[in-house]
Amino acid sequence: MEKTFVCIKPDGVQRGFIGEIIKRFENRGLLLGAAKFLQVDHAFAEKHYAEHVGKPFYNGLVNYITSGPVFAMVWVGEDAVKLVRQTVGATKPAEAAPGTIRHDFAAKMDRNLIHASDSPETAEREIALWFAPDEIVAWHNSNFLWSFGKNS
Ligand code: FUP
Repeated sequence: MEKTFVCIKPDGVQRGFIGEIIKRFENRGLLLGAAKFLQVDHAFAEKHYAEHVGKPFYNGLVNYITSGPVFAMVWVGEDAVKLVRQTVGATKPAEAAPGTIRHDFAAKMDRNLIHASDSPETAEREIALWFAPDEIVAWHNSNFLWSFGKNS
C-alpha cells in the first residue's frame, strides 16, 4: 500500500487546524501510519527542502517551516500520494479548488498551511528523512476494505 508524507506547517498548528486536517484524511479512508509533533531546525529544514536550494523563495521557506512546531504524518492507502495532494489543493490557495485544505483554510502561498509529497519517490525520501522505520505502524482498521476493497 502506498505511503505519503504530510506536514502541517507552523501556521496550520498555530491556527488550530491539526484536528480538522487529520479528520479530512480519515474521512477519505486513508490510514494514519505515523505522526509526531516537533519543531525542526534550519539544518533539518534544508534537507527537507533540498530540491528548492537556490530558488528565490528558498530562505523564506526554510524560515517559515522552522518558525514554530509542525505536525508530521505518514498516511497510507492505494494512490495515497494523489489522494492526499488532491485533498491538500494547489500550492497557491487562490488557485486551490473549493473543499481542499488550502482553499478552505489558507489565503496565500507563503502561508499555505501544509506540505504533502508530490510523487511516490519524493514520499519515500521524505518519510525516510522525518521518521525512523520503527516509528511507522503497520496496521489496518476494521473497515479498511470499505474504502480500499476491489470488486471481483
Ligand atoms: P507544494 O508541493 O504544493 O507544496 O509546492 P512546491 O513543492 O512547488 O513548493 C513548496 C513550497 O514552496 C510551497 F508550499 C510554497 C513555496 N513556493 C514559493 O514560496 N514560491 C514559489 O514560486 C513556489 C513555491
